[in-house]
Parts: sequence; C-alpha cells; structure tokens
Amino acid sequence: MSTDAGHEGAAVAERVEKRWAVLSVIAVVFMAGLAGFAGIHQATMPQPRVETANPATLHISGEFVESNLGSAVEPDGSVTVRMIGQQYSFAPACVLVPTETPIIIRATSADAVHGFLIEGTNVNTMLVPGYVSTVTARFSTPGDHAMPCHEFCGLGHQSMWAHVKVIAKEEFMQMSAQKRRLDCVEQ
Ligand SMILES: [Cu+2]
Repeated sequence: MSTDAGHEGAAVAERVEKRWAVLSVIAVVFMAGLAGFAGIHQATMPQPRVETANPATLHISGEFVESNLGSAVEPDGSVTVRMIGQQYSFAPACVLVPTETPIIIRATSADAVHGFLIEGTNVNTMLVPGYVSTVTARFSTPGDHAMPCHEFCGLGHQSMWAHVKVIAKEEFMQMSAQKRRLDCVEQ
C-alpha cells in the first residue's frame, strides 16, 4: 500500500467515524425528546401528575360512585370512561366506546393492585388503590377487545376479566342522547 492510499484510507475512516458519532448523538437527542414528549402527554408511567381517590369511600361519594361509572360524552366530543377494579371484577364489566373518538379512561382500585390491559391496543397500566390511572385510546374499527386483569390480585385473579366493545360512532352518540352513562353489560 502506498502512503497516499494509506492517508486516503485514514481520511475515509475518520469521515465515517464522525458521521456515525453525529448520527448517534442525533438518535440519543431524538429519543430523549420523545421520552419528554410522551411523559408530558401522560402516555407513559410515571405520570407527571398524581390524582388520588380514597378507596374506602369510592362507592359513597366522588367521581367513582356507581351512577357515574361507564362512558360519557364530554362537551368537546371526546368520551370519558370511568371504571373501578375490585377483587375480582371490573365495573362496568363491559365498556362501550365509539369508533374514531378520543377516549379517556379514568380508573382506580377499590382494594388491591390490579392490572389494566386492553388487548389489541397499547393500553396497559395498573390500578393502584388510592390513585386514579388515566389512559387514552382511540379505536378505528368496531369490535370486541378482551380486558384481563394482568396483575395477580388474589385467589380469584384468573377470573377477573372485562370487555371493551367498540361500536360505530353514530350509534354510540344516539345511545348517549338517551342515557347519561353507557356500558354494554345489558347488551
Ligand atoms: Cu385483579
């Protein structure tokens, strides 16, 4: 190898090394930015804000009384779903939501730590007694999604299941005009 070729090889290697260094810095900055963005938008745990709910009085007063559970249309057109997890069921046991609508799920536990997962989506969190878990979702097509408790919560854990039923937006809005809180337990 001539000295010229040697210098040229070194120059190429240096250029490639520099390019790679710059790329890796960009990748790290991009991922840090994504983590910050997701955190600010409450999409990741831990949530940047903490909301509490006393598990001993959930059924007596406040946001999670029985008459307030289920799906409700908000003035901005989004739908808020309120739920409780308890040994060994979810209330409501079947959640009714519309397609193509921002869904905000607010849930808490009345007793132990429960898991909260909607199959086929990236909704996956925990219900911790004393705290309100908030997750967002959007469903593009009608269908049924299983919603198992995926955190061992006692001897009846394996039978702790709920369902999410997604129906066409028009149908949902018609139903919500008749009833303030919707679920599909009776359907
Ligand atoms: Cu459970």
